[in-house]
Amino acid sequence: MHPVNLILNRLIRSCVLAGLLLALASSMARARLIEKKVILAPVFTIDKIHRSMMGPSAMQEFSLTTTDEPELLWMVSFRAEMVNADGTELLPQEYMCHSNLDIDIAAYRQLMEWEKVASPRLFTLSQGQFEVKFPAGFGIPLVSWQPLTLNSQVLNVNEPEINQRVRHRITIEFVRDRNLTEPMTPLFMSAAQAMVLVEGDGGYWGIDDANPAKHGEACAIGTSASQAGNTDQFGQQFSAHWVVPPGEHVYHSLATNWLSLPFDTTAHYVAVHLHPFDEYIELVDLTEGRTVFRSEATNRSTGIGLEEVEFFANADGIPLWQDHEYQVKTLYNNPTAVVQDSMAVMYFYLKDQEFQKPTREQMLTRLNEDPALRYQKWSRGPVAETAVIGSGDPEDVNSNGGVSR
Ligand SMILES: [Cu+2]
Repeated sequence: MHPVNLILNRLIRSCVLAGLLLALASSMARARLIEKKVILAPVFTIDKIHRSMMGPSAMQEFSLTTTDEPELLWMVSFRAEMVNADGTELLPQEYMCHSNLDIDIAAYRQLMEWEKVASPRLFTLSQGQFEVKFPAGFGIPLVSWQPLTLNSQVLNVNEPEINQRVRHRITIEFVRDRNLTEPMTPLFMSAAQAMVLVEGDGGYWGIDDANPAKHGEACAIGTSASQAGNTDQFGQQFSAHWVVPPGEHVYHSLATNWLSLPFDTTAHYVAVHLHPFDEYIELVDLTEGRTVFRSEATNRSTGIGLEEVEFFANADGIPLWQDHEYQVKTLYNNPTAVVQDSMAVMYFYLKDQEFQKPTREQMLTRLNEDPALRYQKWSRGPVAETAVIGSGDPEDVNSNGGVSR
């Protein structure tokens, strides 16, 4: 090799090495800043079969920190594990129906001065996925005084003879903005769900004069698996929790109005919520005629349940366009002779293009703007971590004492 080339080559290699070391140092520095909040849900006794969404459940309100002054925090991961009653020993994850984390979205919008409308749901963990961990440098911003609501529910579809005390152990990782050396990329959540049409004669959510060439196939006509339903502005009734007859069924749902993208953006994490017997869920860009992301589900080889569902996590992200039409498509394959219940939801963590980091003064001013809101939501400080909404002893909610949804 020519001496100049040799020198250049060495120079390039040492630059690459230096770059790698810098990246490693910054990710280590970031990892050191991560703090944890662990919440134990009430103890539930499982003593019979509980199908998806039908087991005992509880709601708890809490805040991430208890600082005297509000400060900006970034949630970077959310994990749920099933543990024994004293919270020390891991139990099979199949006892978890879901762990949902919600925020008061009206208050959040006001506090962050958002134009966009978004879901109060921050996270849903359920069978097949028990942790959401954003790529390094990405997080959901929130103000430390904001209460979060955890909804935990148990499941038991395989063991009719059982007497097991269980609880959910939730771990939330977050960083304090004041400790950061590099800015975080803000994420917000927008969900798209598969549905069936329960009543009405369209089948496209939020549209009464759909064009199948543009909007894809309509929702299948189906039966709801629970009381809860969704009615759009044209009086069409849908259900996102429906009944799957025996056999193989593909469900399509126009998702554009569910996603309601406030701007062109990128998705940096995609999580999914599926029930057993689902085989895949995907988001289709109808405008471009391609799949944006497809999550394959692996069902258990014995018994009923999901072993694993695929998720997406990437710092580069997948582009999503405000003026495109999107569809959720899912396949249920019910090998049993009886109907099964189903849901199929995709949770997109999107880069927030309108986020403006609030200063300390702005946070205080906004918290003071609406005294009623402030009193109810922020001024009362952290609330009891074992409070259960509904009947039942907070420390021991049995199969019948929980709140069914
Ligand atoms: Cu569900």
